Amino acid sequence: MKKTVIVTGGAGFIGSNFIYLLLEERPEWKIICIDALTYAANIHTLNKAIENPNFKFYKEDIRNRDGIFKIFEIEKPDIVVNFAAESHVDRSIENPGIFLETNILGTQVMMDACRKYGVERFHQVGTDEVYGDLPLDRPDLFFTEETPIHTSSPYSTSKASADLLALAYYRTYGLPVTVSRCSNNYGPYQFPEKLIPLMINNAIKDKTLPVYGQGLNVRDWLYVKDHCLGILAVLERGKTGEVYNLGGHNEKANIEIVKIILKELGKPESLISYVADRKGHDLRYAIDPAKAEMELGWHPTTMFTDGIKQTIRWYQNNMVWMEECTSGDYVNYYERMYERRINQ
Ligand code: NAD
Ligand code: TDX
Repeated sequence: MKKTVIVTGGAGFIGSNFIYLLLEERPEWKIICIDALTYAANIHTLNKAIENPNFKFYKEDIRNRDGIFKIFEIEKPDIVVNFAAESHVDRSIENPGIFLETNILGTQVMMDACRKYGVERFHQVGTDEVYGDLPLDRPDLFFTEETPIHTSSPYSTSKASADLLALAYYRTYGLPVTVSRCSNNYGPYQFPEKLIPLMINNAIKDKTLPVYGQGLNVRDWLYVKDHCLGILAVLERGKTGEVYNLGGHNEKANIEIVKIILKELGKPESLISYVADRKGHDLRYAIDPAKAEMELGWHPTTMFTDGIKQTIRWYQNNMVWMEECTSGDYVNYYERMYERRINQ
């Protein structure tokens, strides 16, 4: 059936991958992207989407109530998927305010618009970071949907607040809400402030690879397309008022990831530089995706060994895209964030 879907944050990493998935898998749907085009966006990411007559782009901030309500009035969406967020933990440690504004108050504006104009679904894209971290010496422990919220960073706290607000809008106002919580994503179009694209970019340019602490922190990596397929499964088969964990059963220590990238690019391990640790650094994330697997029939399909190779090739073939991201303010960001770590 034909649907109109608003995707916020669609000029960023996961939102853009989700738009491309919908244009391919649901070609009869109309896709409306709303994005404020912050530093994390690259409008060229959407070059191919813009050629599609079923795609429309609005440059708008989800905190701007009047602007968002106007878009709802024009487009009359059936479904809203909220990816828009400040998403980088290190930046949240530096400047928490914008995280609270966009991630919490922006989500409120989107849900108020959904209430006013009526939608069949509001989906909040959440993160496993809301569960805090797990100890490194207890590989038997995983995050389930019942794990208590226990956040560490201003980023994860803002995301947990948004999840709780979304569930409150379900309970209080009957807004048809679903929430998914995903582990670390990797793949094309990820801004090179995050571990994998940052390390690929630096290795290609023979720059040092800054590993926080001893590189022993563990993340559970999921190929971005699998995350997007999981969200589509929640939209089509999930129950309102429910939370679904999406993850890959693919845990790796950061140092393993860095060594895989160096090996794949044929670069020496001498490029690795151990730098000052992240404040409050979460030790281990690990998702139990049993609920999504059983209730939605969702399973990750891309093996890490294939996904990481495809991802490295993608960045090698898209260095113009990378240059667009890393010119301008990125240079200041990098110096501010990494000089301080190295000089500590
Ligand atoms: P990203 O930083 O790459 O993209 C975020 C996008 O949101 C950007 O295009 C940006 O311009 C836009 N945006 C930011 N503030 C906005 C505002 N006020 N109004 C409108 N647009 C705004 O982030 P991502 O990695 O694609 O993450 C997308 C979502 O998925 C986020 O909600 C994040 O918390 C969640 N998530 C990410 C991961 C991951 O590994 N990257 C894992 C789990 C969950
Ligand atoms: O330069 C680096 N060196 C380093 O050792 C960077 C950028 C990161 N790291 C470490 C910190 C983490 O242990 O790598 C790990 C991954 O770091 P990030 O890519 O910043 O991701 P993380 O903090 O795990 O959060 C990510 O996953 C959950 C996303 O950024 C979030 O948006 C998502 O919610």
